[in-house]
Amino acid sequence: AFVENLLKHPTFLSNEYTTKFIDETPELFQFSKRRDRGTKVLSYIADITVNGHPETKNRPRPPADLKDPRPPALRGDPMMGTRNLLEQEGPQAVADWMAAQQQVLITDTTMRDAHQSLLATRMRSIDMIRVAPAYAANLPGLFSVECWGGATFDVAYRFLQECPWQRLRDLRQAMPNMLTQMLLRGSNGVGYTNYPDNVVQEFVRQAATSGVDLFRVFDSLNWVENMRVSMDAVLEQNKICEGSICYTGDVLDPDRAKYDLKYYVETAKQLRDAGAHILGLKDMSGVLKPGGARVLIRALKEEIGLPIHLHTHDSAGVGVATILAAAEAGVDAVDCAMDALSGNTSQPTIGSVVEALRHTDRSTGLDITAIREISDYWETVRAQYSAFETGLQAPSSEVYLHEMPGGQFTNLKAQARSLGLEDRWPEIARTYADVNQMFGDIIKVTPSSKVVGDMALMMVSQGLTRAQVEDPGVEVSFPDSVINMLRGNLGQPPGGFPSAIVKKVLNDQQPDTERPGKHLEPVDLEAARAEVEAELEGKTVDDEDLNGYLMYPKMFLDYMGLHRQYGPVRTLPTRTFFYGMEPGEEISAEIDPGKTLEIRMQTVGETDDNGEVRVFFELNGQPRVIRVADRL
Ligand code: BTN
Ligand code: 3PY
Ligand code: ZN
Repeated sequence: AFVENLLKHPTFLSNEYTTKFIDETPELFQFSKRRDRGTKVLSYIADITVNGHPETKNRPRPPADLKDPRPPALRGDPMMGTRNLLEQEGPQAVADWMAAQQQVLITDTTMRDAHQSLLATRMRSIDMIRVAPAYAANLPGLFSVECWGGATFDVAYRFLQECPWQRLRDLRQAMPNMLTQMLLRGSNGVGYTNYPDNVVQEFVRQAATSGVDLFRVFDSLNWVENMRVSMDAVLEQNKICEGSICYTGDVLDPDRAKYDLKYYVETAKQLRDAGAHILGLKDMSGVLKPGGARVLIRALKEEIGLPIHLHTHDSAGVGVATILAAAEAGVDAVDCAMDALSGNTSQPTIGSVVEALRHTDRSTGLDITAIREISDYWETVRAQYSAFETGLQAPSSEVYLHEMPGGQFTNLKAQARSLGLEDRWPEIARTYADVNQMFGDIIKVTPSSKVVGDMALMMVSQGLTRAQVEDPGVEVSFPDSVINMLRGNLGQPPGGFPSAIVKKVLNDQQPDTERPGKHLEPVDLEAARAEVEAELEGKTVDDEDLNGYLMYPKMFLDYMGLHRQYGPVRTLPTRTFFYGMEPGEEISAEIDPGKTLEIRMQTVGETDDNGEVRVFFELNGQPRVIRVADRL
């Protein structure tokens, strides 16, 4: 597929390159490899400048006078942090230390969940790596930095033309004293369906090797049976295993008895017995209310004996209240986002939580000035991503109706918009709730939440009600994701899926109710590596690349094709990556440590008779001309 991409691409259709290409080598691929990285990056900038970036088309543009984000000054060398404890004494020592602390510990989610929930996961590595040293030097008292996993893995490859592994390595290096934390979807890895056990094991091994210290592991149906392979793999790496329960419903509501206190305590015991060092309570939708938190945290503290790490979203505006209630009930650590990327579908506001707890017996001890400086940096970063803002203006109690995860809400809204259904949002929200009941009241979190969302959008766009869908006499063509889930390929919810809907969706075929990984053949890893190397015409494929391929084969190959064509575009400033350059503008891009491209754009020519534009640059003082097709 990538060869096709290359062939179609305007750069390769331009005379300049074609001539050289025909003269020097019959193989497009070898040729593209030989172009120097400076030329590759210039061809990217020229293309975006002339044709725009497809992702920002027709979307709000950042202000023209926006300043480059400037990270705060470092206050000396990084002090000892939780990572040093992990390195010196191992994961159990971190859990023991955690349980012994008086203060509420804080995880910063800005580099993962916050932008996943507010900016469609589009934040680029460069904006994170630049501020990482300030975290290490100025906020060494944070418990951890969630900066990897969830949707960031595929979005990096798919939309940002970046290698997610490189992001991880760079962040790890820049924050040597801090625990790096990732979100792992159990047997779904960082994908949307179950993978063979050895693929999950290999992924965890690589993530640990490339820099993840703490793995928050969950299952999208809370099926502990389906989490063991990934949890065992984390334990084997001697990293911190946070076994997590996803929270749904309302633990205080007698009418929602499926997910009652007993359910959570029993599930937590299973996670403890499976070897978790920490118990995660993952309120991905932000429906955990203060009263529920008080009761639930107290019970878990009493009955489980593990430190508890609470994750919530501020979707309804109740997040800080829930955290304070959890703090009173003895929670050990909580997740917050830096002020500028907090609130609404993101995490509660870190500065507000720090201030709210100050002068109490659970005061966090974090430096509020350091927080404000880092948040000021994030504010200028966020402004660069205005194309990905959702327009959500306020928190909303509607989340108690639909229970959508923070990361899904804005995504589904965008999908609704693209289907022309945006003004029917309240109906979509109600239908989402109906679909949840139709599937038996399930946990909704990636990937099960996507299944519910697919079904709800299908019903609203086709005008189908729940009663019609359930009626054996009405023919319904179900989305593939629904068929996949009801076949059992994501595992089993408590009590199973309702048999009538399973029967209808599967056309009377039998579902598989065993653990999906039990029946998935192990992948021959070396054969897979040979296969990718052949696809990439002889390029050596290392373990990180192999893991990218195993998670997302086609997407990985597409990424590699574009990477060969455009080079290290991850080093471009975000504004340049999304909008190209203006005549007269100068930027620099550090493509290797100490090797910097100084790029000045001079002019953009007129479109010629062949539909091409010549773009004039200076690269490290030398004139360069790039031709691109005008596709507008
Ligand atoms: C650069 O961006 O400066 C060049 C590095 C290229 C990274 C490539 S992308 C695929 C492969 N996976 C990695 O982790 N690194 C290489
Ligand atoms: C993810 O899986 O990406 C999530 O954020 C789930 O909450
Ligand atoms: Zn979340």
